Amino acid sequence: MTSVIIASSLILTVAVLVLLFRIQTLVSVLKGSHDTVGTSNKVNGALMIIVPLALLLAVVWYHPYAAKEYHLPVASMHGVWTDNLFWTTLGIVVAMFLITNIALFYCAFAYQYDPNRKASYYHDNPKVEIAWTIAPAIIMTVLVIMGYLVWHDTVEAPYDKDAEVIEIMGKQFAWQVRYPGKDGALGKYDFRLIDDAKGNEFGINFEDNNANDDFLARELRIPKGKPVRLKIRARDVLHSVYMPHFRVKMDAVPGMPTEFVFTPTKTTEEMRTETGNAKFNYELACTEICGKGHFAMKYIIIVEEQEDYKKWYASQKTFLEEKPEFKGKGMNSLKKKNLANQEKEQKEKASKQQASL
Ligand SMILES: [Cu+2]
Repeated sequence: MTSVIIASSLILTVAVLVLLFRIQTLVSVLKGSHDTVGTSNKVNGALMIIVPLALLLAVVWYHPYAAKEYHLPVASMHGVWTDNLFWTTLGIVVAMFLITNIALFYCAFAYQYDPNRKASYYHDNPKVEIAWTIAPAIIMTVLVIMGYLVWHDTVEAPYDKDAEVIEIMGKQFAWQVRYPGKDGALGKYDFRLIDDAKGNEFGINFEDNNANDDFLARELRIPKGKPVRLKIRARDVLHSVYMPHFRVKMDAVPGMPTEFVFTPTKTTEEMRTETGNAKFNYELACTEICGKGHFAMKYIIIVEEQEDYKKWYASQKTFLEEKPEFKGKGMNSLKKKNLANQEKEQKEKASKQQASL
């Protein structure tokens, strides 16, 4: 309440001062003693230096606090490259911003109205024009090439020959993860085989032998120092795989599988020491507003040393060990079942027709 009173009294004081100033100006105009430039010229000139300087100091003062809050530590190989690219670009942009704005405000101050000074006529200068066209062009070209190189190494990644393949599927409203098992190859899937009631949420086709040792996991476990190829898909609407510490973000699109290759560089334990937070966990969050249960699409990621990861991997039960009733079931058995159902329906129809005759 007091803050409201203080704020409104401040506003009122400013309004009264503005009104008094207006009245004084009007009176001087009526008297014929009004000076069109007056002291406001000098005041505005000084403000051109004071205001930007104050704002600049405020930014410098605030930045370390803001930085702590918003700059997440990085835990992937390409994350370091993209961060470097980001900071380089930001550095250049900030430098340009400072140079141009200092020049702008300084000129407004230095060349304020002076009755003893006359503006000179200056048409153009081709040399200066060429210089300020070429300089930004060179800077832009360097930035674009740097960006392209990072994009190439990250997205068209050539280093993924021995990558760990893991499938991640978004659905309303959870993430699910499938590992290819010992053979390293994920089994085929088909959306028509999805059967939530019986437990085949991925729609895995068990007629494909590669699916025999596939297993599901409760969390996304990945090894440190090895490329991970995330095969991303969505079952219903758009979701988005966002793993901020690894600088990974890729949409999960229904009907259009996407993928991302990245190499984690710090285990969960190492990150706990680095952040000083014993409860730290890497997190995957959906960044697509995918429905009213969107908030539930958080998933824990565990990064381990390669030996620990291998041990965990070997100890997992395959999907078929958990649900042996799915063995050998796939598209062909589904088609047969559908055909049998059709025949049954036709027979029933025919017998009904006969009965009605
Ligand atoms: Cu989602």
